[in-house]
Amino acid sequence: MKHRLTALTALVLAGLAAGCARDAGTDAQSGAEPAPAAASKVLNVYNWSDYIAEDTIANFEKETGIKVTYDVFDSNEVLEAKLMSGNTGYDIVVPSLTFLSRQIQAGVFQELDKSRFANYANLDPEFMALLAQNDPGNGHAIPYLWGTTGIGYNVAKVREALGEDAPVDSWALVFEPENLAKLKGCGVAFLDTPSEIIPPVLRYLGEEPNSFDEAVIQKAVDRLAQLRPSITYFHSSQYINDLANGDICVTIGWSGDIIQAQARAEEAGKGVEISYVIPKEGAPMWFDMLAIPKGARNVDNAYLFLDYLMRPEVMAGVQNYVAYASANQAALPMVDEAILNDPGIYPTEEAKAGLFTLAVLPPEVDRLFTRHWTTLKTGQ
Ligand code: SPD
Repeated sequence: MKHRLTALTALVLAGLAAGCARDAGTDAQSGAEPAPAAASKVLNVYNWSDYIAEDTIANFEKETGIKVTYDVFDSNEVLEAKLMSGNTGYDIVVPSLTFLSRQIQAGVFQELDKSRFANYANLDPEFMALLAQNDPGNGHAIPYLWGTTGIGYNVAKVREALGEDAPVDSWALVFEPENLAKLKGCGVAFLDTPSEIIPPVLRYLGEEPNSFDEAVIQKAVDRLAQLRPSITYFHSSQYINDLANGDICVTIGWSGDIIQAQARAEEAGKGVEISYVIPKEGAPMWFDMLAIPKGARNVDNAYLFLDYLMRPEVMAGVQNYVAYASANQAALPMVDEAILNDPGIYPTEEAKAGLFTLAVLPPEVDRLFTRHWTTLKTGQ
């Protein structure tokens, strides 16, 4: 089944985000002029957890005098429930592109006035053109970071449980019930979101990952029911520390989060070695987008913050801290080599060939996913 992001996948697969942009010039640079005084000196931001540098907010506050209230979530479903139920109280939110697309249709975002941005030209125009397939004219959002959904694992513990031939380059590691049963003893985590787990299960089973066909979806559900006894917990952020501390040995998670776990394990110096892999069968890729909800009270400040995030040095600082890729081509020369050369962050040509984007789920499929997920987690 085709959906509208196919061309975007093709673009990223062609190496735009990594190689080409890495060589890009720095013509469109920072508009680092001091921010004009804002009427009300507050800003309410709702972003993913573990998704900003330590000093990003503090530097913005210092420069502008705007006090930022910064709250975090770890699931598109949680953010969407808030957006759909009316005024969120937030001035900036960060849905993933496929969720943003249906939220735009539901009319929850303000149209952006791009003439208010000094740094918009730092964004890769080809990337923007393709994101526009889900946000016409890039009218409602600017890209923040992008990544993949794959497997994070503790190298020694997985080897201990499954031997030298453990299939660490394959979804078989976590989607074959007999493998997962052997990993159960050292701790197994899955992301707590059906929209990120059902598609890769389908891909592993040789089905169309974005199928809306109930019978096809049921195949993934049946496989997940077989795996369920071996899954320690479902959560979409706890796995970072648990993996770093050795409390779990394998997780399905997001690229940069697992690379953060790797860094935390290295810093702890206890000999825990963490790896992230994009399985050879292919994996989801996604894009998180910054948008201003209708009803936002501090719109001027939201514009200042979005423009600040588009500065190359600010975005490079975020990338270097959270280990995700961005669409800011002017930032690339300031991104650490270790990030640019990490195939978990900027996938190899071979890995790119297997990446797929997630479909915008129609409401009935969304409800079906939620129903199956509740049953899977609670047994009811
Ligand atoms: N800790 C930050 C993780 C951000 C993940 N975004 C998820 C996108 C899912 N499609």
